[in-house]
Amino acid sequence: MAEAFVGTWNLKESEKFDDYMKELGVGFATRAVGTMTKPTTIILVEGDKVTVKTQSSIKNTELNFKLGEEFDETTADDRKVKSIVNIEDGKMVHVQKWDGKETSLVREVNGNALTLTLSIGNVVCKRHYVKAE
Ligand code: DKA
Repeated sequence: MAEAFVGTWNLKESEKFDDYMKELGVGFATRAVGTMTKPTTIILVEGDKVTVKTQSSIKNTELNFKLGEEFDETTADDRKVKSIVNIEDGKMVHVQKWDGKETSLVREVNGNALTLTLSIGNVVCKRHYVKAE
């Protein structure tokens, strides 16, 4: 259930985020800031409606969507993508498609820890978030 993802989550550790951003086509300057930034993600759920707010020094973004329904998204690195989010095996699976490319953002909660796995092609990045008190 999506309720498991509700909360305020702070980034603690990140692996291969620069590789992931390179594969997305993010430029050097944005990547340099991106690797330094520790975002806070706030997730709210009301029935099948989900809000994901991400606050960072690069950009604040807010997504409002219904599970299983495609929506338009402008990403923090300014890609215009078609997105869809589903709950699969207890994971929040977000798929973005643009220009014939595809990436997935998979969130998994375990107690007070949220792992975000970002994949594109052969590149896999793990971002470890911890729930705020
Ligand atoms: C996160 O929420 C990362 C989400 C993916 C961001 C894509 C590229 C950002 C470039 C600054 O932890």
